[in-house]
Amino acid sequence: MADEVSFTGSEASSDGNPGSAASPNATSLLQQAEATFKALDGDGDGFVTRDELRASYKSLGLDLPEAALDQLMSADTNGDGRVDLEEWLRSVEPAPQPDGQEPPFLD
Ligand SMILES: [Ca+2]
Ligand SMILES: [Ca+2]
Repeated sequence: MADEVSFTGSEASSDGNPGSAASPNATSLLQQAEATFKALDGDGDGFVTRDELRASYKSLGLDLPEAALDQLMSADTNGDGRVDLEEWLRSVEPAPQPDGQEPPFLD
């Protein structure tokens, strides 16, 4: 006889809060970004340099223009010339919406 226990209900019960801003895609987006970072970090030292970016994209058949490299390297917020994982994740994270930008109510 099967003696399985059937669980009723889910471990993550919805709190039914319509104001919750948590997106179910946020985690997977970050995981994706982390995987991308590791793919770009050719020598695996935990930093992505401009040369690594260029080489990685080149290996994909993409010849990134300098402007695109500039944009990617703009994630380097502490200015050490290389992007660490923290900087990378921050750069791909959707910017939080500033307050005071609420749409006007239309009566
Ligand atoms: Ca590296
Ligand atoms: Ca940096």
